[in-house]
Amino acid sequence: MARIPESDIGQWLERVPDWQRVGNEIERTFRFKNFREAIAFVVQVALLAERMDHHPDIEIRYRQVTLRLSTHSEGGLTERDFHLAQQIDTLIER
Ligand code: H2B
Repeated sequence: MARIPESDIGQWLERVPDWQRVGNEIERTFRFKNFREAIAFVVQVALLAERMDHHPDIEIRYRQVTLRLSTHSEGGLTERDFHLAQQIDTLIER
């Protein structure tokens, strides 16, 4: 899957307004009531990543989780990153 052209990135970002573009990645920080809930979320993300065969970088800081998405094989953002971001959003916005 090819990298998204720079001129199209803005349109993709509009679909995931809670995600921020940082260089070759998009990232979002999630805050939870406690560590246990943060880890439960990470497990859900991990299962989703396995199903989609696309894997975020995951930073866990006590009850705060930051996910960073990028397609390593392409060295930048592809549709796979935005599709995964959309699916991750559905885990918490119900
Ligand atoms: N995840 C991410 N974020 N980038 C990749 O390039 C990538 C991946 N490659 N998950 C996948 C797995 C690849 O190794 C398998 C074979 O599809």
